[in-house]
Amino acid sequence: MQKKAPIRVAVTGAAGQIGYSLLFPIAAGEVFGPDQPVILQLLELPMALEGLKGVALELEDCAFPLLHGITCTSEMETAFGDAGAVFLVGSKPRGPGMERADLIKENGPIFIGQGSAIDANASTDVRVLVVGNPCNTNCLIARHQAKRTNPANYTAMTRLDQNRAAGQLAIKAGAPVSSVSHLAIWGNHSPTMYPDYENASIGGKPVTSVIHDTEWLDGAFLKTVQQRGAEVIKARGKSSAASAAFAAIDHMRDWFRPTPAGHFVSMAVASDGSYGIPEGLIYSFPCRVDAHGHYEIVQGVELSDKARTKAMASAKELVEERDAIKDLLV
Ligand code: NAX
Repeated sequence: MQKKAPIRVAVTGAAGQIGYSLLFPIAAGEVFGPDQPVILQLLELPMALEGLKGVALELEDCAFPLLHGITCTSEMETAFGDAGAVFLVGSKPRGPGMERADLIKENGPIFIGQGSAIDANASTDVRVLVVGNPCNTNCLIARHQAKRTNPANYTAMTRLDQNRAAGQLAIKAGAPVSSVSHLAIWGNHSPTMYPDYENASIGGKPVTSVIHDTEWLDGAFLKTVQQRGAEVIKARGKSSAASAAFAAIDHMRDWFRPTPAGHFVSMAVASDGSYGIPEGLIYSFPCRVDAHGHYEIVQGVELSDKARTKAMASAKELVEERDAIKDLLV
């Protein structure tokens, strides 16, 4: 059988916490498959290049058979050159006393620069996943630069929220997490996002017929999922890293293979107006990927009045974020 040509995979912020948990599984074949060689193209700020070199040394020491090369650089053109997949992880962290709106404004210019460098240098069918926060709006900004590349291929990550929600439902039901399905995250990767348990199943049965404690579902469950990031920071003294990296792996892997029939995954993608969500917002919907790697927003999911209210509240927050950076979208 003919060997596959390597895929070039760019990762920004590669010397950071998430980078450290993300690069090794990519090199081991856990994202693009056990027969797909990869070349890692790692972007960092100049001051973090020495640390990145240490990570590259460790990658070499793993002797991954699928890893056909590593480039460490602070030049965007080099990092994104011919890339077939891009993980945009690096961004400025939220500083003390900084409001979400300030963070959005601080990070906006980074994603204009990276978006235009991707558009100029990456493969035309590159698939981009934005992890760096505020990831939905950063994705909106990067996507706005897409002229040569396909704007539909710019997505943001809400898979960590989906995984967190699935984990909580499984624990409450005393069931394996693999038995939880059809669990979509709606909205922004922020505390306004909504994990729609009403359409989800455990072992093929509706969640509400397995977990009868509706007070818990509408109370502690939602709160835990929405506030999980803060809970991890409080306990660990650092933000979620390995769980975020594995969610990024899940997102990209599930975009490179067809979704099993009847299932869906949560991806934040440009709204086409489905479910009344304003067009163009990068909004998390239930999505399905076909055999050619194209995703579609799943239609016909019945949202209760309660769910719809929450889904619209998250859209409103995204409209406000978009308004805050509208001068970057000209
Ligand atoms: P770290 O601070 O550990 O690492 C970030 C790295 O990015 C640093 O090494 C820094 O030098 C680099 N960097 C900063 N600006 C850069 C630029 N312009 N070009 C290239 N590299 C740059 O953060 P980490 O814990 O890895 O988190 C990274 C991002 O993920 C943050 O924005 C964080 O908020 C976000 N997260 C997103 C999640 C999601 O579900 N979407 C969850 C986890 C995480 O909070």
